Amino acid sequence: MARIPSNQEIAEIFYTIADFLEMDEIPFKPRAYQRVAATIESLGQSLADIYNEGGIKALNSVPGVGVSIAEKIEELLKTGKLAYYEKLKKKMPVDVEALTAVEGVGPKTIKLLWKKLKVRTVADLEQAARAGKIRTLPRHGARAEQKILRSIEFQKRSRGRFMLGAVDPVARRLTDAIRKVPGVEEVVIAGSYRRRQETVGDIDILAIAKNSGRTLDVFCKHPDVLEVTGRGPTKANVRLSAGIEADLRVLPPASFGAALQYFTGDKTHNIEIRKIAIKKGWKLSEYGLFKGEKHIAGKTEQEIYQKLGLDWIPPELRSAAGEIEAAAKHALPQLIPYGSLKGDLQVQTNWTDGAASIAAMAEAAAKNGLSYIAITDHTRQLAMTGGLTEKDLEKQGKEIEALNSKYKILHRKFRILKSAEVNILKDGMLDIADAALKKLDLVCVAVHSHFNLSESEMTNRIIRALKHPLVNVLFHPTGRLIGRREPYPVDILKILRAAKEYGVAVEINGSMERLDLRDSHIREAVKLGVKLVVDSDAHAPHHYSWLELGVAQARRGWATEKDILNTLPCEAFLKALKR
Ligand code: DGT
Ligand code: CA
Ligand code: CA
Ligand code: ZN
Repeated sequence: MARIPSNQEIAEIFYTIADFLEMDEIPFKPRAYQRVAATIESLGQSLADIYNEGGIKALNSVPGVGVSIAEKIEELLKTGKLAYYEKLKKKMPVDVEALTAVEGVGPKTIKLLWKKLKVRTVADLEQAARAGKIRTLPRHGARAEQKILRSIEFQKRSRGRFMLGAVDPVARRLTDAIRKVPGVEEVVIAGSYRRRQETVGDIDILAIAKNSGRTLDVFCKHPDVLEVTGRGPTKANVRLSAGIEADLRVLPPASFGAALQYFTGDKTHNIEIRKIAIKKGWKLSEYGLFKGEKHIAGKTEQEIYQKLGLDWIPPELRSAAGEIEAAAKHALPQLIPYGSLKGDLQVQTNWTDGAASIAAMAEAAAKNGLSYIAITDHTRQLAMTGGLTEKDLEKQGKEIEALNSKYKILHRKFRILKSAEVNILKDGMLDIADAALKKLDLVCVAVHSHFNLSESEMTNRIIRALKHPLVNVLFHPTGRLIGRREPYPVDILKILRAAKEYGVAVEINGSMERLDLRDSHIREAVKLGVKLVVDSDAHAPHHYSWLELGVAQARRGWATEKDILNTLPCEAFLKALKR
């Protein structure tokens, strides 16, 4: 029998189907497949379980899954294959998934590359680019060719690491399954995952369990596991169908804290901590803190740090970047707590490139515990998203006002703010007239073009936009896409100083592939007293979960609740935003 495909694998197939359909320029359908793939990726439960429990009807009740998709999922779960997908692949036998991951290569380019240059893989693409063949294609120049080569180089360097937000759902499925095993008392993921690093190399799971054999069985037989690569009496290593590896260690309660401390890292932090133990004449290992042969701590992390004269250090800070000195002086910052955001300030809707209506995004926000959102659709210069003009913004404003009055009548304390993600043009001017900007509740600006300016040109361009008296927030200040696109050259310190001077808030974008500002920049911003906001950059209702990635990033940057303006209720937030 064929192996039952995991959520991740099914999602990948649907993403690829969307790409195939896009190549054939079929309208609407690609978007529907992408949406359903994104939903499947973020599901807490495996499709196999959903199907086993409630059959095709249960599949059909997953949001966005219609009858025809439900049938396709059923076929995949039953046979491990999908005839429809096989047919598409046969028509165009190229590695769509890998090729679309190259920045600047979309489905239409793939079709062109295949038809004209017989490109099937990224290796073929690299060869064609090096041979100068890309520039011979219609709509492609030497610039596009360089961009492709740079992206392939960049991918090679970041290979083997996975975005935290992409790992989160599968990590949760695994730990949920382990937690359900009788006799399991504790399950924690350590390593870079616990430190909430922006990318994760592998998933390190630790557990306390009465029956380690049974616990390891559940882990090794989990639907997300592709292959068991190692297994001992208390430990197993597996490769997941998402591509990433995971290991599970079953530990005795007496040394769980020591193991958690050790495997959380990072390495540099651990080395410094171990030095402190050695200075006291003790020894610290993954088994505990020892005075000679005597085990003096190890059950919890807290007692280890405490015995060493340190306050407990939140995992997000563990990187030997001053956190140990601060813990010794009882001077660690009170980091912004998870779940403390009251509003989201970057939300796209189907007015441009978002998947859902304003009302649907508001409903989902309220369900996620938020009490306000700013609608920030793109503006005119971003033509591919159908960017809004002044007229469109006015029309959108009316819809927002109508929804707000409806909430008021229903006594629902929810408010939609009128805003926009206004493009900063090449010269630092904005692509929307002041008269229209004045009617918004807040004005957010971002760079989406001319990434190839010099550092000083780019910096001055952005600062010019920050000087604009109506601007309130700078979005994704460096423009990087994790594993896909380097930040544009920009002097971030100068930008932060200008933001401080002009009273503009700077975004910590929580979207899993942005996380922009990055941790070290946030720390600088906090030191400078720059106003910060955390938002999700949601393009669909389920993207609100990225807010917590943004909070994690803020914590990694030593930010406290008062550093982040959207921890305030709406009225107070708007007041704090004022210049
Ligand atoms: P990753 O998986 O590359 O994203 O990064 P980590 O930090 O999860 O690293 P990983 O999985 O290799 O190991 C987990 C933790 O175990 C690491 O953060 C610190 C600890 N560790 C691993 N190897 C060593 C070592 O040689 N010395 C010390 N002191 N700690 C280590
Ligand atoms: Ca790891
Ligand atoms: Ca590991
Ligand atoms: Zn943007």
